Amino acid sequence: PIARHLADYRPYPFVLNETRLEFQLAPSATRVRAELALRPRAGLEDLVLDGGKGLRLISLAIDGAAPDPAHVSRDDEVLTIAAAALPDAPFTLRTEVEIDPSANTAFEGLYMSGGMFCTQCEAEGFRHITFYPDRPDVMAPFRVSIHSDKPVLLSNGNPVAQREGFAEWHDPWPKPSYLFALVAGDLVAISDRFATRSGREVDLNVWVRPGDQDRAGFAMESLIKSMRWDEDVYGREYDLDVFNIVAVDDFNMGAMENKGLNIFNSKLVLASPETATDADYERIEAVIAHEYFHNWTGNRITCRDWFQLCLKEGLTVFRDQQFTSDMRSAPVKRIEDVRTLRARQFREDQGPLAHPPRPDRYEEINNFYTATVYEKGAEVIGMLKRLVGDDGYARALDLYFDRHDGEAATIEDWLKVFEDATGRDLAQFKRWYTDAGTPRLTMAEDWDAEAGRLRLDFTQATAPTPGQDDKPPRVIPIAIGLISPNGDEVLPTQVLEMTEARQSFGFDSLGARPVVSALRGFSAPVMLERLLDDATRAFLLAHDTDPFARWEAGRDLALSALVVLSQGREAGADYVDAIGRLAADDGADPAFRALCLTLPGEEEIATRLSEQGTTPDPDAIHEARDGLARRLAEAHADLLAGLFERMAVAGPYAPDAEPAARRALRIAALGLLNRIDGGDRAEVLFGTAGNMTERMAALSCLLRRGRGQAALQAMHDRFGDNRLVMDKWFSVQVMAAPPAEAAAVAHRLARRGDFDWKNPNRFRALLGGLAANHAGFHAADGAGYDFTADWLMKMDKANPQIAARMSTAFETWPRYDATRRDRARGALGRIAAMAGISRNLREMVTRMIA
Ligand code: HT7
Ligand code: ZN
Repeated sequence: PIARHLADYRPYPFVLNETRLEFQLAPSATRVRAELALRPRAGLEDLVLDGGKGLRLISLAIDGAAPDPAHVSRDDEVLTIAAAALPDAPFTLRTEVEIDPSANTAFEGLYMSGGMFCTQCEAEGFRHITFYPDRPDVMAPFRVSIHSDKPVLLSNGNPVAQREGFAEWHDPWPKPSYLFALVAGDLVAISDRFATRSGREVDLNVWVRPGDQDRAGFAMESLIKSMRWDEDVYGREYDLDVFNIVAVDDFNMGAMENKGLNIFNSKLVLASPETATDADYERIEAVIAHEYFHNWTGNRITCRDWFQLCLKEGLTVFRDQQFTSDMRSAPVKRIEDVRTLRARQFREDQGPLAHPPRPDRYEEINNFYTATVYEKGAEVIGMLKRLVGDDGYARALDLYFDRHDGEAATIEDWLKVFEDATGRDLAQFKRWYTDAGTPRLTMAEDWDAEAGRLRLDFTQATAPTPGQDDKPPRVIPIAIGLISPNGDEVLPTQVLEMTEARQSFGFDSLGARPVVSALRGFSAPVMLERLLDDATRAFLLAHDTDPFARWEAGRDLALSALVVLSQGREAGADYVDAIGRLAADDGADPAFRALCLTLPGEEEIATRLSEQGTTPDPDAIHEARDGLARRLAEAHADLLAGLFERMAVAGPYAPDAEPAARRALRIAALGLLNRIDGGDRAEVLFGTAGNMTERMAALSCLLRRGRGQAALQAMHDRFGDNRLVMDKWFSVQVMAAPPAEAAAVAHRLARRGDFDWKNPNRFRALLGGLAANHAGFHAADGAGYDFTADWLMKMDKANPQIAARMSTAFETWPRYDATRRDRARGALGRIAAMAGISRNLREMVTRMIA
């Protein structure tokens, strides 16, 4: 295996002044002519162009003449033209290749989806289209012409010419090849216009398949809100005359920020109350924003190399999180983000796949589009902002855009603008980018009653991660507040800056011993450990002024009870009481109450146990969680039933935060009541719901009561021809299956004719659904592991990216008992031994079993 190393970076030896492409589209034999205006950067070297096996070279010319064949060589990955065949001056390279989009099941490069031609070039897909320096630091303006009988022909930039069978596009902004895009298909648009604040009129289009137009309106609204927000908050305007979004059904990830032509997984564009849930709407709004924000953070300023991926992704996630906070409830958004971070990134950081936000080695870059690069990358920026303050952050960002516009930048460049704008030395802070692992932060209190003085003693330590044994201390911003025993806040939020392995902070002039509210707003991505009794947790849940810390107190109460319960002992009384009081507090935001009423998931309980050094037992965890949920329901049956009734939203569906919050609380109440009403409420709701949010919640409840068959059939009858709804239909069945049956349910569903496994959404629905059924995936007989391994091997032959991503279902295997470990290792071993395994999947499984 050939690894790439950050330390090996060197600039490309040629400057690319312009790229011209001409496409003659045909499903199985597309011709691509490329004309590259190149010049040697310094001394003349061999010209090495990326280009895979799928490119059939038709012709090659330098300044109009074919080079001596002895000077041209090719292997599976590159085409090399010897320096001897090149002029030591500007020259034009012309190539023509033939490719087969119809055979492209990996969905990288140019491929077909539902009869439409479309592209995906990040990270290294462009090399499957033509020979090219396919690296992000080689940037050029593009001129693209397309010949095709498809009615809609799109590429990046502004349209130059359009007539039947032909279109030409020009993108004046120099860009790397990964931002190239082309779409040709039978599409219809919903259109609008946006006037930027400096007066540029921009045509906006959301392109979908005919018949889907009535589900594209929310995406357009979200786009307009994003454009306005980026002007208002970051002072960033759009820079072309058109902005196109296209929805495609076959797509490896969520969406792609190609310059002026964003391509989206249709599940992140299409929404109607009948087909999409509140969560889908919120996600669509966030991802539309995310891809739009990339226009500045990613496109105008891109990455020097793929090791710098978090430069664009961490920042753009941070920006989309800010956007959602502004559009919806900021506290609820923060809690949701922390939940995701812990569920995905902490999990990654504690297992064999741990890596820093800026890795320094990879074999397959597609394996590094991870929660660490994205979500932890965003957390690191949140910490920077907390440390330098809002003004410092704004000055640094202005400087970043001024200094690096049009460039391919690095994490060093990013930190330097903060240093220059604020005068801070960020040498130690940089460890957040270079070091993997989640620091464990302990806090102990020392109270001197006579002096009225409280001392907080902190320690930090990070466990070794693969390839990194030594973990020097990091800068940790710790936001704390103090609350007096009567519930008043005696010290509003203050940020303590921890820089040492052990450090203490004192607070004087305190009348009575306060309760410490620590790590408010989750001010740093660390695991906080402190000795706290349940009564103090309940006190914080009732009185903390920081919504995150309040929620966290409830979560800690729940987790401490669940840990004990899963070990067969009694616990949870304080939790049941405290949650009852919170649920009855009509002054609290319904969305916040919904979050507090939702018990931590089984995976989260397993993580807590293993953090405490205990081997998690998935079956015991399942039982414990079920039992506690039932106790909550029994203890507060009337209150929950009242909430279920009162939170019903009258009138037509709107995806806005306020009605969505009411529905969330209603569904949280239903989920608990479902344990004691035999599923009766769910059945009524399924039959009457006027929206997908409540319909799906009801279906999931019915399946958990073992009475979902009629509802499944009804849903299939009604939505059988809607791929996105059917994805939900597949996944809910596996997620809600009793653990002992989950693999069998997955098997049964996989045999269905409509299990179109090559479609990434459908594959994810089934395999991801099984992985989300914690006790089902980790069934002691290994059926979950075997089912998953079999399908990963099958998928790897068609689409290595998807197989590799889904293999992360296994990433926690080392923490389980010996029987499960043997079975998981056996399944991974089988994958590793597969003949012809892709680089993607091989790298993942070798890291997991190393
Ligand atoms: N920048 C994009 C990341 C990406 C991707 C998207 C779709 C298909 C394959 C992909 N590989 C990498 C999406 C984003 O983060 O905005
Ligand atoms: Zn992104």
